[in-house]
Amino acid sequence: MAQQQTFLMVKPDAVQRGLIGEIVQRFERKGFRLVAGKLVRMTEQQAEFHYAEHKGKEFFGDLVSFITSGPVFAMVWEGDEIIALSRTLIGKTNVKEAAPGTIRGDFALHTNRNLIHGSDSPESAAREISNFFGTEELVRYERQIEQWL
Ligand code: RTP
Ligand code: MG
Repeated sequence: MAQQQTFLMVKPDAVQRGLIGEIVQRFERKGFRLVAGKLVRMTEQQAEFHYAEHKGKEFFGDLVSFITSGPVFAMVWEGDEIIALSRTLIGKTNVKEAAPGTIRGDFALHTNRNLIHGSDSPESAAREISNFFGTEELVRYERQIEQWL
């Protein structure tokens, strides 16, 4: 399997609801490795870069307002096939389709307040990571449990 990095971000609604720990715990228990994390208030420019693929869509303005409305907890995680697997743990974008057991399925009521972001491809992950972290902030180490995964 291929080791990958992804960018995961606890959105302002989840920070306000006290869900940082719950969300981080799900990725830790799955067996992924946290390599960087920080609480930040995104600038408008940073938000527009993060959601560049949605520029021009009718929900873009609301999305940028929402994501800059309070602090987010930005993280880089590493693991085998983490880009696809983390999106499975996150659940579908549309909360009506998000299965129980997923983060959105368990905690989100509205699609525009869906608690967490996860990169959708290696290219998006690289762009999104560079929007928040310098390479010197990514910590390299191994977890002893990895031989059991
Ligand atoms: P995200 O990027 O935030 O992790 O979410 P995602 O990949 O599951 O969904 P994406 O298609 O990238 O959309 C980004 C965010 O925009 C809002 N959205 N609203 N009204 C709509 O049809 C609509 N579609 C998307 C959602 O809040 C979604 O998380
Ligand atoms: Mg997306």
